[in-house]
Amino acid sequence: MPGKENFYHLTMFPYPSGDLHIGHWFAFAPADAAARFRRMMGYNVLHPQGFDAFGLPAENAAIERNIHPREWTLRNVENMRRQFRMMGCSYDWSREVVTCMPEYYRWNQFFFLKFLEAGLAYRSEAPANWCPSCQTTLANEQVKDGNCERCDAAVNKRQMMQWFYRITRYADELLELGSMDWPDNIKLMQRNWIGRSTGVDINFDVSDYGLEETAITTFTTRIDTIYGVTFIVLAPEHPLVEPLTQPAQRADVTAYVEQASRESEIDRTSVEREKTGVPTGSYAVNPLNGEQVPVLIGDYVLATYGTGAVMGVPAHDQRDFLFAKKYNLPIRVVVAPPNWDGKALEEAYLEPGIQVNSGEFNGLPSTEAKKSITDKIRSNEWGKKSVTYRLRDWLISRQRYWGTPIPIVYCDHCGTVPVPNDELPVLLPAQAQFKPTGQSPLKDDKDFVNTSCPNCHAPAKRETDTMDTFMDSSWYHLRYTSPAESYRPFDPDAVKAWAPVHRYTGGVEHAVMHLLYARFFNKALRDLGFVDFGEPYTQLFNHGIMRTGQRKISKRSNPLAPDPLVKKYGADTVRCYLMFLGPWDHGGEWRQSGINGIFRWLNRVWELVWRDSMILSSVPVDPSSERVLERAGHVTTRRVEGDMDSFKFNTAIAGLMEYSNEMTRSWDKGGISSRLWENSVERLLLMLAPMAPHMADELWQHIGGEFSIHQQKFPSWDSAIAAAETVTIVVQVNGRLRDTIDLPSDVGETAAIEAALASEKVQRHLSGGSLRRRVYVPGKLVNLVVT
Ligand code: ANZ
Ligand code: ZN
Repeated sequence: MPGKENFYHLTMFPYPSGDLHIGHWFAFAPADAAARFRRMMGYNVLHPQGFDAFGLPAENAAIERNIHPREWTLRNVENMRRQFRMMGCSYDWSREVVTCMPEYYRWNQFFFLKFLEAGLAYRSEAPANWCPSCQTTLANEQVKDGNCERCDAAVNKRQMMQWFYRITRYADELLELGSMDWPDNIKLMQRNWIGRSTGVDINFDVSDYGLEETAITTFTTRIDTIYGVTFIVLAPEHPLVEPLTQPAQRADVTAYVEQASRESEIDRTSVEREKTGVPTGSYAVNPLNGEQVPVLIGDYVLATYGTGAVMGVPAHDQRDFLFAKKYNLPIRVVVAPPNWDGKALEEAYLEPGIQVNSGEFNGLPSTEAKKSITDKIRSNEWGKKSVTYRLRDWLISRQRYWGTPIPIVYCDHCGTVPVPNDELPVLLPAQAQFKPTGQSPLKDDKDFVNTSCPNCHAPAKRETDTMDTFMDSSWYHLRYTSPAESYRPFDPDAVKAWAPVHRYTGGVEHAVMHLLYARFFNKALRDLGFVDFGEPYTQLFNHGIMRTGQRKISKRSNPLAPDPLVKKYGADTVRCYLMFLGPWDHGGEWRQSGINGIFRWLNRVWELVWRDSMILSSVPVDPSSERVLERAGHVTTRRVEGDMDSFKFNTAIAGLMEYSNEMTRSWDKGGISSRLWENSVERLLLMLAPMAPHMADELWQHIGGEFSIHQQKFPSWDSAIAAAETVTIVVQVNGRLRDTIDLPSDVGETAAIEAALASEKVQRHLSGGSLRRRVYVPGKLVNLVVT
């Protein structure tokens, strides 16, 4: 609407699992109330909803029930849409986005091709978790203690060609979270996930062995400990393991490598686990002191982090310490703990200290030695400064049916050929075999696989992997701004008008993956010229989790289905109850007694609104009674307005409860005009409207309001009327007037005496004496007795 400021309140769209459970309601009802409130505050609000419709659960359900994933998904979408309507959510359904529809996923393919062009997408061989019994790859989350979650068979790694997005190109920019209005814990989790470490890559010479590689490069964040290196550990997958293994060690090494390939990364790096390894029989030379140290392999070193090789410093790294103890390797202290007497250490010393056993660097504080040693390494070209990230490129290939086909054709003559833009979408075939077979289900669909090369028209084969569904949620917020666009992903003017999203609400479970991917995607789109901003979500707010007892609510563990509750109490009661549970970001526990309380309150409101205000005109108006009620109205409005904007729905509702109580009191006491009563009723309904939209609108009709209450402005408040009434209090010291102070008329004894004692004039007369007695005559006088 022209003349109004736009406000985009996005809430994380649900997976169409079948039913909206009460946990969904806890996420969506308060978000809807916040959006409705914004609308009443005069903003033009975009608050859309859709479905994150691709993914594994649909496939599993399909296999279990022998129903097509599409059918299962769309049926659920329909049901959940009905439930959203029942909840009273103010979504504009004409903007709905369902990610499994070709109108949506063709743009996933479009962006994939743009990324490919820009070098942001690439194909490479990478290890995937492989279950030999289920004949399928597994996500990391599906590997439990090294075994397949489904059949318990030992999972191993299989090298496979996979597609990646180059998210690591944005690692540093993704760390720029400082000024964002996001919860600190989410920022921290993103930082840890990206895991930026600065250190040194340093080379240990192995040129004696006559290999192509003349050195092992290790990455360390503690170059100050270089003189304490007593061994080198290679990851079992390191390319130098094979050439450096001596004949006598070959059998041990082969067996160890084989065993390590069956372990998950999480297990290998677990702190509780015993550190194991085997020697290769080779030695490497430390460039700083010329010492030869043994080269071992150990599975606590990961091939994919740093350089895949570690310089072992048992005195100052606990993993190395345990490793050295186990294999009887020397432990040499090079950074002295305070007051160190030269004795052997009980455990690794990790803190800074003074360099010892470190040649020319002895006596330097270790923090300084770090710099000097790095300089020496650089000038001798033994190594270089280096930055390492935990973040890996985003593996987007899935050997699954229910996802977006990757728009690539493999041709014997032309190699990897992108599907031309005008041939998009590459449709997901409707009738495919989707049971797990060990490879992408689409491989079995001959009509899909066999195609012709877009380039030379020779027979060629399609890529049969589908995309990770996190791709879908990486840009859906842009699609909502112009969901009907059929020749481009979105209308840039619509995006300009609405995005970036002003406020994003949802569960904390998306703290890392989804939010990081969406941020990356947005930055890539910016660099490709699609949007002109770098961050997709300006403000982020995480709601807590709703529990029954101690359990998190989910479909399986919670029988508290919302539909029957709505039948019994009405949607408004359920909405208000969820908002009243506690602070939204804390979550809360479901209590039956609580919902009954809210139900009774809403019924009281109903009854108040239905009272016949004409009855009031039989009693004369008393200005002071009127002032009390009027003031309560303005105070409550001020409070509710502030609370709604900061997601404190619980205290907003508490404020409305107090207000309705005040109305009841004023009615009973009398002395108010029917006009003031009617104004108060109107004010109450307007404030209630975002939270209880059905009832508020119906009562709005009842009092003759203009259609509809949801098109009205939120009531205003006047700070002069809302201000507390004050009384002037006389302060005496030993019965003599010393000061007068203005305090709220309902001030209590403690506060009044405190205020009296704070007065400078009073203090002058107290000094020296000791306070014997304090007298307070409510609303009139404080007398302080000193001797
Ligand atoms: C020698 C050293 C001495 C280390 C010392 C630490 C303390 P962050 O901070 O997490 O980046 N490391 C390097 N590459 C590794 C790999 N592929 N697998 C397992 N560990 C690896 O950790 C950096 C430290 O982790 C590096 O610094 C290295 O051990 C180890 F007193 O080098 B350090
Ligand atoms: Zn070709």
